[in-house]
Amino acid sequence: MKVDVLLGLQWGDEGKGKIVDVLTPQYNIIGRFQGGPNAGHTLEFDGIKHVLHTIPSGIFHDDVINVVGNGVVIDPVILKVEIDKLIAMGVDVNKKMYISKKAHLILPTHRLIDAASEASKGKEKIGSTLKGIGPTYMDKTGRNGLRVGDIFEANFKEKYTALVEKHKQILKFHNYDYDLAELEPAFYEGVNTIKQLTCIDSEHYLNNNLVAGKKILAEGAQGTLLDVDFGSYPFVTSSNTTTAGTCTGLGIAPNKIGEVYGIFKAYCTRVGSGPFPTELDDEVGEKIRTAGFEFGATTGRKRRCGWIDLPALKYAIMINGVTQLCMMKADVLDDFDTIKVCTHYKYKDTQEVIDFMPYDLVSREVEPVYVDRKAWKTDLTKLSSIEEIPTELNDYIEYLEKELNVPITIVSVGPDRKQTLIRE
Ligand code: 2SA
Ligand code: MG
Repeated sequence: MKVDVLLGLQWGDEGKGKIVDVLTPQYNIIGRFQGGPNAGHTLEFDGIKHVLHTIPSGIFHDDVINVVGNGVVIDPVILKVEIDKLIAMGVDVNKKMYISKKAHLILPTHRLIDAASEASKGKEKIGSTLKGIGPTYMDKTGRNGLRVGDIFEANFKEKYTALVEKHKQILKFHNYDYDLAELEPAFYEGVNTIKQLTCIDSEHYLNNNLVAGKKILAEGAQGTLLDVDFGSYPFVTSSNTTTAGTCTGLGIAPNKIGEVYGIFKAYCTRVGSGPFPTELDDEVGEKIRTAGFEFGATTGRKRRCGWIDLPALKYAIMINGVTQLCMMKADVLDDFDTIKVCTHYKYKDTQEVIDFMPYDLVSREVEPVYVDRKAWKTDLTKLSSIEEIPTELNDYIEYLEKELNVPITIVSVGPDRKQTLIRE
């Protein structure tokens, strides 16, 4: 048995939550391996929209265990809110979710440092969700962090206080005003909630279950182009959002990775700062934003919109070892006569044409080289089988498969679970 992986190939918000929810009936365990409450995974069924931040997207199914892995950073305040909402809906979260004792905790001061750091960057800011992600991963790699397992130790309070003292120095350096006393009660309430959960050595749990023949799906957050190593650094998040992140974030050996589902939108979005070669800062971008309801699921920020970018997708497929592709939100382009596909980039200064994502994307401007494709002008949201796909969309899918050299096995034509077409 191997662990399958599902992750985003663009800048996040590709629709990972929806496809995890659709695939969950085929799995026994769903595991989140990186990121934290910066993520916003949106699922829709029975006419209701649900947004998850920390909890894996398999939580709405019975007989499935959802694991929050060691690679995730957890804000007890946000986790408690998420859990309370689900419990109010009748979801037995405590029975269906396990948390890694090795997952790191986001402290209120991590959030404050995030805000202070962004403010100090001015126009150069990352566009962080300000959930404390960067500072928490800094403490993890700096070997200062607090982990879920620490909550159960007698000296938790002392460890917390010692770390907060360090954070106060950083906040002083930034000259940042705050009222910690106002934030701490909610933190401790969240910590108490986590104490009631099943906190485990998740790497043992997952590997033992693999040996026992159970099926596991790893759920990514954010997207490949936000990976701390391979994204458009420094405009990235602070974790490895790629397949390799599954190995470190869940304790899965590389030779235990099976299928890798790569998810992409039929167009492209980005939220936060940083390069975006195919960005449409005009009425076309606005049309996509409105049709696709492209607003941050965590912060409500407007997402930047643009055309699909093949050099970026090819890069993401290479880094992740993608074996199957899922194309999302084709229905958002229903109203267009033609759509554009970026096949190459051209450096603005030298006019050199390249077909790959370069290192200097952040410092040197490129313009996209496009081909036009005839669009389908059909309401895709009404489709219920693969046979009903209009010719132009079929041609588009086959064109992408040829360019990307990976089969597109899932085509999503609307936000609902049911609006999902499977291509064998
Ligand atoms: P952070 O919060 O410090 O990790 O931000 C660093 C960069 O990563 C981007 N980022 C995201 N991009 C897309 N979607 C994300 N989740 C939310 C959503 C975002 C929201 O689902 O819509 O609601 O705004 C996400 N999380 C982090 C972020 O924009 C920075 O560019
Ligand atoms: Mg999202």
